[in-house]
This record gives sequence, structure tokens and C-alpha cells, in this order.
Amino acid sequence: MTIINARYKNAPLTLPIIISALLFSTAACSNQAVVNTNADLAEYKEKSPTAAASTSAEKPEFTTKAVATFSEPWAMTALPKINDEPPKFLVTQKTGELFIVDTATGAKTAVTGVPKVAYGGQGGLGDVVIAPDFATSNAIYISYAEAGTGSESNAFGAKVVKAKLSGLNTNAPRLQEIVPIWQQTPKVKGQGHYSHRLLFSPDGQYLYISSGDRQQKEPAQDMTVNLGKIIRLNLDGSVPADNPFADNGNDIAAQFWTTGNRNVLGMVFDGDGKLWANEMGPRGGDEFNLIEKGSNYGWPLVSNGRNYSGLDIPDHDTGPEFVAPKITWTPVISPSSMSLYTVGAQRNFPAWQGNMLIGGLSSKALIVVDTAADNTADERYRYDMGERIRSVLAVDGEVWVLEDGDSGRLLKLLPK
Ligand SMILES: [Ca+2]
Repeated sequence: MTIINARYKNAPLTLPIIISALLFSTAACSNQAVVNTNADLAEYKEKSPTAAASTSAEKPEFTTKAVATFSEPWAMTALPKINDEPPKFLVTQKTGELFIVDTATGAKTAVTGVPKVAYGGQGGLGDVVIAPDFATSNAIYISYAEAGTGSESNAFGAKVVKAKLSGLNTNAPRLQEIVPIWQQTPKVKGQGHYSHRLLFSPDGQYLYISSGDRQQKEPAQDMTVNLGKIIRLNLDGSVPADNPFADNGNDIAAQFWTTGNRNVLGMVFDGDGKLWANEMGPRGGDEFNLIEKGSNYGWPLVSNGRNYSGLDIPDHDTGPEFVAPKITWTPVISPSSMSLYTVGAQRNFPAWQGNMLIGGLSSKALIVVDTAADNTADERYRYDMGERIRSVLAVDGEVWVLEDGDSGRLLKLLPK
């Protein structure tokens, strides 16, 4: 059952559809109290007595249009839109390339100056996001797997750097002024579970980084290493004074926003400023979590999945000190990236307003999750995409997905 919450306050154009869908659906169930006690909705109904059921709550369907093809794409983000032109994207390939992609033509322009990445396993070039002040700074942040040297040779760790994207509208864009921001310590053997998803807070003041457990498990509960955590930093990489463990006299723990995270590949702030993250479970037990300051999400001590050996792991509800996921998936969906859908200049999927779109790897699916004001969440729709989905991005009311693999396509979703 969908519950209207405050996030719709700022989306008046979408209210008729959402409300009519709700009225339609609530008429068939016993949840009338949700509608009757919601002040926003009551006010809206009063102002719009004709917002009757003009739209049903049926699952929206779509076709796809291939825009471009990549070799092992990993992440994408949109550059600021210019007028009403189709957006341009930055797209990373795990093998180490960064492209500017014109979504109107599919034309790809390689960006030079990308740092050397340690390509292999799950590692290589990872995420890319544009800085909150990109319009004036042309700064971007990227994450990637870095090989160690000296005593850390044969070991790897995620690294995050800031760089200036120069020559944006030329045929020779390049990264310059590369500045290190953060890295996983220690570097460890193996090339899995880097996570290294990047996200800015809605006010543009903080950078969140998901730091995977590197398939080592125990570090996720270790306050002396920054693996298996969600990290929160100032934009220059320094530690905010109000981080939950900033006063412990431990420079590493000071970086942590949360602990006990296994492999978080999707993070999104919703319209109310709540931070949500998906997390790969082991055998079973993929998670959708509300991320709150200082909380411990339990890995590897609790999980609703099992170890790959088949050995069971206690569920979250056996440990009150651990925060349980709002959704768990068994069988797993293998959640990759996540994007918040909101209608904008385009309104291709108004029924998804305020929902989280999650790309599924092993599930080869696009999954639509609804969150409610009471912090519950539900899988609302699942779409079979026929291929592993590495990334999903909603921009201004339109949606694109990136397939995984060595001929992964960038697809635009076209509403039927
Ligand atoms: Ca957990």
C-alpha cells in the first residue's frame, strides 16, 4: 500500500495522478485512514475536486531504445542540462575509460587523463559524479580500484579523487588538477566488494562513499579500518566535526557514517532528505536499508542470507543493536545502482514519482521500490530486462539503464 508523504508537497503537477491512483486503490482496501488523516492530501482534494480517477494504478510498461554500446560500463551520471536539449552523460568503463555521451546521437567522446586503475575482478574505474558546484568549477569526483606498491604490492583498495573536467565542449576533454580525496585502508588482496559508490548530500555540503568489505567480512565491524562502512566527508576529503565517531580520537572511525555494511552499490537521498542504500547480501539476504547516522547494519554478524558455504548467519532480529533492512530479497536481486525517479520537464513515468529505481545484476531486472513516510519500503514493480543491469539513472523525468558486460548497451526507456 502506497502512502502519500511530505515529499509530494513540492510536486504539485504530479499530485492528481498520484492521488487519483491512491483513491482508486484505497477504495478497494481498508486503509482509508491513511488518506483521511493526511493533511496534505485533504488540502489538495479540497483545492482540486475534479482530480478524480483519470489514471489507474496499473504497472507502467515501456520499450527500450539503444543509445550507445560500451565495454564493461560501470556508472553514469548526467551533466547539467542545457535548455531543453537531451542530456549528456559521463559514463565510466571498468577497464579505465571515461566518456562524454550525447544521449541524442549516441556519440561518445573519450576523456583523457583518467588515473591508472587496477582492472580485474570487480575492480577498475568505478563511479563518477559531478561536484555540487560543477557549473562554476567543472569539478568531478571519480572512484576506482588502485593497486598497492611496496609492502602493499598485490593488494588493492578503492580510491576517490577530485578532478577538473576541462575542454567539456571540445573534442578533447581531459581531467586535470587531480586531487586525492579518500582511500580504503588497508589495501587487501582480492578484487571484490570495493563498493565505492559516490553521493553528495542534498545541500551539497558532504560526500558519501560506500566502502565495501572487500570480501573480508570482519573489517565491517572493525573500528580501525574503513572497509565495510559508509563514509561521510567534507568535499575536500576532511572529516566533518559532526560525524558520529568524530570525537573518539580515532582518525579512521571519524570518517564513518555507518558500520556493518557489506557491499553497497546504490545510495540515494529521497525527496525528504532520507538516505537509502541497497546492499548485496551473501547467499540470500540482499538488503534495502534506511541509512541513519552512527547505525550498525550488522554485517557479518547478522544477515538474512547464508554464507556461500551454506552455513547460516543469524538474522537481524537476533541482535537489537543492529539495524534491520526495510526490504530483504531471497532469492537475491543483486542490486547495482539506484536512482530516485521524479517527474521534471519530461514526465515519462508519473506512476513512479518518488520511487527508487534499482538495477539488478543476477536478477536481470529493473526494480521499482516505494518508500513511505513511516520508513517502510516495498518492492512495487519488477521488470525483466533480459540482461544484467549495471546502472540506472533518472534525469528530469526520463530514465536510462546501462547493461553490464563487454557489450553493455545504454538504453533509454520509452513509455508505452
Ligand atoms: Ca544488514
